[in-house]
Amino acid sequence: MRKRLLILAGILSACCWAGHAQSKYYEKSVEWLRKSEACKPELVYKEYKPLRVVKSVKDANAYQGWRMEDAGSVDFLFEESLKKHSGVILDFGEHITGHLSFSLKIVGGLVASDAPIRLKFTFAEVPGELNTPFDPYPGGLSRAWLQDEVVTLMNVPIETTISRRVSFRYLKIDVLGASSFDFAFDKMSFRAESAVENIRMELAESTDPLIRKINEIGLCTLKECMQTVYEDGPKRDRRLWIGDLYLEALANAYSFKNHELTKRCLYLLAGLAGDEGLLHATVFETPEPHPQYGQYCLDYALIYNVALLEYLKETGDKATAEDLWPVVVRQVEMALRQYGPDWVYDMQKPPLYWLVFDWKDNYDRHASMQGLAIWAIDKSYELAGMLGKTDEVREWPGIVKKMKKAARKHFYDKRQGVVVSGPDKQVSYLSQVWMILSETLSEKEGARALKTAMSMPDACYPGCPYAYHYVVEALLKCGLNAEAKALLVSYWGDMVKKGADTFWEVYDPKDDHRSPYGFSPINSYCHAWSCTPVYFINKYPEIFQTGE
Ligand code: RAM
Repeated sequence: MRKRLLILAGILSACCWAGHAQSKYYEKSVEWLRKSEACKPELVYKEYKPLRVVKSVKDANAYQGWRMEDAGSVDFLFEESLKKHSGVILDFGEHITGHLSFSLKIVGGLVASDAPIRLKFTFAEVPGELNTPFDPYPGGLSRAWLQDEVVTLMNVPIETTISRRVSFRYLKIDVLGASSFDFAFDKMSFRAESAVENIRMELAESTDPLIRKINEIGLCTLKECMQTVYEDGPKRDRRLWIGDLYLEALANAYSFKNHELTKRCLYLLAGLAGDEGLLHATVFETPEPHPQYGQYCLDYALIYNVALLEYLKETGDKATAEDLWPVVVRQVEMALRQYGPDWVYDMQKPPLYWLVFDWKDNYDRHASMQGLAIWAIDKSYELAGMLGKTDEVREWPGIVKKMKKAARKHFYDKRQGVVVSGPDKQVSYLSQVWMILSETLSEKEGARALKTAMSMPDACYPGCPYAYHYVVEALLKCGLNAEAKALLVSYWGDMVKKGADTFWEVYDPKDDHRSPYGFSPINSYCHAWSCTPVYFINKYPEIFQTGE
């Protein structure tokens, strides 16, 4: 009943705002937004209490130079004056997302408060976040993403909830203002929320313990990001991005199997496409669904097609795939506009789309984009096949062929056996990866290219787990199974060894403080696109769950 009421409320609100943000290009965009609303999940809630007090210890060997050390039970916070314990750090034991509630009571002789009190709550996903001063703030994104909340309470006793949804494991509490009376916590609890409940996944007995741990942490990462959409990160940016959706949906298909959430996101993105039908790379749910206007990433737009194909394969839901088919066709048309007669992607042609691919400075995206477009058009054609629509797009296979030929001519250095990109003929992992995934290189050529690139000390290596996902995918595609497993173990396993509770948005084994935003505390440490070991480990048990 409650679910039905919620759906009804959603549909009503969808009707109220219909006419604002929906795509003018697609006739059915309002209906798509309604369908998206109808799939909105009801969140599941779970109560948490702080488990222990911890203290920050500076340690050059720890991730970002800080680790937490057990400092005993939390009981004293419910008995002794908080004024004596300003700066205390509580450990909730795992990464959680939701709302903190607490009540305060007076302790000691006085019976009533005579002044307001002011407390600061700093929520942190990783220890380093609590030990790096936030101000003066040097970062590139809004300072407000950092999770320090100052609360002024006029009276004690009081019971309150911090209205901001936060995402964290550690909580530091500072007393910023107090008068002569003493107060302590009476109760404290955290109401965590997610679209899914934690599950235990059975892995083969022969699975390496580190791979088990990677799977567990990947699962927790995904669970935390599965809210009323697939969020990219529950701390930051808390919104739906196409690239993140694709990888989350892959991992979800091998774990929670909440396909309604995938469907919701596919419809939401479609309904909020731009005026020419190109998908916005990212959209928001509140105060009403709307896109980040003008934020187009051509690689992400094409990835949407592949996400829809995978959704159809997983669910057999042809009705949704047929409904959204015009979006698929349009993404391909929009991408093809960026090609000249030589069938090489034109990096100089306006509107100069942002191509995401990775968070990595100086990485040349040209070869990668050529490869990704081939891959996506090929997969879109596979989707056409499944929907009986190949006649509508009969020119696509020919185009793919020409693009592959051009790719080999333009980017493949046969002598060295690697793909090169840009004016300086840069060799990057990702240039090889996308020519492998698109089958522009044969399996043999691909294996050689990737092995060569990965052994070159100066090759441009990836900067974040999103890019590493595709490296693992490419290694598997060219039969380098042992290398794929070794990479998963070394890259994600390294994060585990450095204490990750959830996988990070950005991770460079050579630099713990790397941040695309100029300040590592603003990075997201529970990031959707980092959860894909769940997909690999469970899709390929013969590779990832064996003892060798
Ligand atoms: C950042 C996030 C997000 C990603 C975009 C491109 O905001 O890392 O996950 O998809 O960039």
